[in-house]
Amino acid sequence: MKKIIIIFMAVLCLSIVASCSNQKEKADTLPKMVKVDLSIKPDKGEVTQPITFEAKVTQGKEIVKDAEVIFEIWRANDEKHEKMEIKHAENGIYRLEKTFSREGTYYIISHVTARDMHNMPKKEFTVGKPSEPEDSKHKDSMDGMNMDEHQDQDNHDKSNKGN
Ligand SMILES: [Cu+2]
Repeated sequence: MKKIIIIFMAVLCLSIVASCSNQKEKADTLPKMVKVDLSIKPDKGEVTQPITFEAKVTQGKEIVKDAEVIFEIWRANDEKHEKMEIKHAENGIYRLEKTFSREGTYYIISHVTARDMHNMPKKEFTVGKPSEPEDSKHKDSMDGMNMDEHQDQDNHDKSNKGN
């Protein structure tokens, strides 16, 4: 009887080990996060001098050329947020060059949708003399998806389907 129990325990242990390694395999084959590297040059600009915004989109080691990229730009504490769809330039880079006529502190969010994932880093930049910043509870750059921070999800879903 004892032998049977020992054999039974051994089989049980083996099957637990087997199922654990199965799970690990599954995790390895999950798609990698879409990464967005947002850069602003220069991030301390001057009035009427162009500022270049670049979002580099990658997934693992791959560059992503077919992402849907929307830049949202606004002056701190301004109600109006400008949104622009940005076309792929080269090497997974989505680029916008823009000049500003008003001094102040500004923000940009690059909304990136690719491979069924959404990533929307936010950054601050200034044009001339900084203005009063928005007091923000969150950090400069948020990775991943957070619905609370992102009330426009439905909007950009609707406006961008089918083009
Ligand atoms: Cu977004």
